[in-house]
Amino acid sequence: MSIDQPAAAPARTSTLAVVGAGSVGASVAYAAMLRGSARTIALYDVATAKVEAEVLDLAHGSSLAAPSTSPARIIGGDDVACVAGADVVVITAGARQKPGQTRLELAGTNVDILRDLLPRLLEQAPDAVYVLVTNPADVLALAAARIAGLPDGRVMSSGTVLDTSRLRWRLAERLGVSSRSVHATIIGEHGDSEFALWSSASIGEVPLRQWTDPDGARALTDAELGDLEREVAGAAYTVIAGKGATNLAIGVAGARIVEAILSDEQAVLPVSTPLSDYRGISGVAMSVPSVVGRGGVLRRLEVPMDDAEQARLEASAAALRSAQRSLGL
Ligand code: 6V0
Repeated sequence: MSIDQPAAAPARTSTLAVVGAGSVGASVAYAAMLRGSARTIALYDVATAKVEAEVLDLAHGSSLAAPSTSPARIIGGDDVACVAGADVVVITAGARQKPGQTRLELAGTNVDILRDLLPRLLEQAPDAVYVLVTNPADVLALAAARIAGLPDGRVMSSGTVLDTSRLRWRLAERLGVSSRSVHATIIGEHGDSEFALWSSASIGEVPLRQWTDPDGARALTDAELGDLEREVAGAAYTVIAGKGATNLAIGVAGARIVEAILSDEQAVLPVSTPLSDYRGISGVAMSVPSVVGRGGVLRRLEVPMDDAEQARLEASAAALRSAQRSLGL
């Protein structure tokens, strides 16, 4: 599965709009420009000087980016009309996590921003797939799906695509293999109750729990797997404590999702969408392995889970439900 690169560069007849030109929005646009993810990249923000400067800064490098494809056209500003006709809209606008603050604590402010913003974006880009990155991403994906009233799958959040990349990197470092050969996925809430699907994880063809170190001993005990999982769930706090925000990795994760959509790749990615009787869970948006293509999320995969994983999926849904209730969603 999944967050591996597509075999070929996506078709370049496509427009990506990034809403919010803060550190995350600028990083999504930058990663998309370097990777050749979209033919046109539009950046929109209410902060005029900031967005104009980011558009210029990106445009200044565009002729040097993605040598294998023609340079992306970079446009944008403080007029929402700059997103007109976009095929994908990535929303990063909103307040960010402060040191020690949980993603769920951000919720109220960012839901209010979305209520104002989304109808105006939909007027300009009625046919786009909408990808929420602003936190708390799952709660906002559910709110956005309800506000937008678009067909199922057209609104998602980046979910645990970033967290999954963090997990693969750590396992690759620990086991001495390429991160592309690590098949392991984080699902559930993009936040404190997320968890790894260890029962189906593998390194190459070898089930993770059977992977041995060169001395023949099992490489990772259940206790070590638990430590790794906690490290991944807390990774954002670690980065925020050091540099005040996380932006670079989410920039690449955002561009990766955009490519899956624009190239109709049918890639399996752990993005978050509102669930309807997924393993008995309804009424929350959270990440499960999902097939992503031009229409957004085309279907959610029924992955095998052991009893412990099913219980953690339900606990993650309960955490999100309680956040939703406190916001009147
Ligand atoms: P930032 O640098 O403060 O940028 C936010 C931008 O949004 C600012 O430039 C604002 O001017 C702009 N903005 C606010 N309101 C509006 C509006 N109504 N219309 C247009 N623009 C607006 O924050 P940063 O970029 O660091 O973070 C953005 C969001 O991404 C936060 O909610 C983070 O918590 C979230 N992240 C989500 C991640 C994920 O994996 N889903 C990862 C990292 C950060």
